[in-house]
This record gives sequence, C-alpha cells and structure tokens, in this order.
Amino acid sequence: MVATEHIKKRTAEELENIPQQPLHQVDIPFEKATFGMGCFWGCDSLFGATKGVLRTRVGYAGGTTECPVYKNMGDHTEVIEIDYDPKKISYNDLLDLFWNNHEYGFTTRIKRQYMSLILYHTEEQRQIAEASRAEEQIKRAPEQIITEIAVAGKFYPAENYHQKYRLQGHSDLAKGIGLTPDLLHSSHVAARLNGYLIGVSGLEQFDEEAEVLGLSKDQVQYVREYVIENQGGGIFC
Ligand code: MHO
Repeated sequence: MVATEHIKKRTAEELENIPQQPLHQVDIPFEKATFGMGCFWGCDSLFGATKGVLRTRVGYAGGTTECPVYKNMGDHTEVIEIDYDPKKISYNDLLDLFWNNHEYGFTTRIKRQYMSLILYHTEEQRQIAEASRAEEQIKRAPEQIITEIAVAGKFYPAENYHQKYRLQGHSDLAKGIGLTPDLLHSSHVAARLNGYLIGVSGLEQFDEEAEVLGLSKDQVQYVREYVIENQGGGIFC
C-alpha cells in the first residue's frame, strides 16, 4: 500500500480555512540602504511596499549628538533604514524612488531633521549614489541639489510609535497579525501592509502578493479596500 493513500484529500473549502501565519520573518540575503527624505512615516510606507524590500525601520542618523530621540534629535536626520534583496531591486532603483519622493524637495535648504540625505553602506553604494546625484543635477539645472551623501554611521531606531506608523493606525489589523514591539522593527508583513494601507504599489501588486503574506481572507479584504481607496495618492501627511 502506498503511504499517500492515507492522506485525506482536502476540499477547497477546508484549504481556505487553514489558519494562515502572517509572514513576519524572511530569510533572504539582503543589503541595507539608508535615506533621509522628509518625515520618516512617509518613506517607511513608500519603501515598505516596494518589490524587493524585505524590512524597514525608521530612526535618527547622520549626526554626531548622542542618543537622539524624537523630542531631542540634535543634529540627526529622520531616516529610513531598508533591508532589500539586491536580486529583486537594485540600489539604483531605490535611488529613483528616493529622488522622486521627497517631502520637501532636495533643492531647498530645510532643517536637518528633514534634510535630503543618502547614507551609504559600501564603497559601491557611494559611487552609485554620487553618480546618481550628478545625473539628477543635470536634469534639475539650474536648480542646485543640496542632498548630502555620507557614510552610514550609527543608526538610532526611533521610538516604537513611529515604526509602521500607518499600520499602527489600524489597531485591529496590527493586533490580528500579532504585531509586537520587536516586530515593528523587523516584520516583513508589517512593512508591506504599512505601505499597502496608504495605496503604495497599487492593487495589482497587492493582489499578486497578498497570498504569500499569510493573511486571513478577512484581513486581505480589509487591506484591499484601503489599497483601492488610496492607490495613486501621496505618501506624506
Ligand atoms: N507632520 C508630522 C511630522 C511627524 S514626523 C515623524 C506631524 O504632524 O507631526 O516628523
């Protein structure tokens, strides 16, 4: 007798009712990118739902003062730290999003909290970023790009209430996927939902991806409605 004969075939309905596990952890080799481009809530959503991005967290970096916090960030800037799969998205693609989604632009000087900033993690990233800025400058002339490019130093994670800010506004959903303080900084599905809820990447991509995120049917339906309502809208508040 063949062993598989004992395995009960499941009906489609039974399959649909298998409890889903939200996909918090993804073990894929990754590289880091760090950008400052305005209030970090917006870019957390933008990159979080971008293809190839695995995780995001927001924080303070680029300055020299010790232990920055939101109420006292010294000379640091609000930045997003992105873990991305370089096989799915290139640093250049991330830079395209960077140049095209500044809250306050990158030709007008603004307080350091919201300045335009690229913090590179490797020599290769530095070269790509410099070349990208030079190219962008040609497009923008006679306006002068003031984006700074510097080596990524210490990153200070922001307070939990700033992480996945849009998702945290949907407390039942956040609870439903089992979001904990630690997962706010590291969860794959949280990063994705934090973007999708404000319409980033749109319905087609959400529909393609929803199944692998391990959401329940109700959760998919809930998020889907927000994607439809918000797609094509802005990311900043
Ligand atoms: N415009 C936002 C800024 C928040 S932020 C994390 C506010 O209304 O507070 O810089």
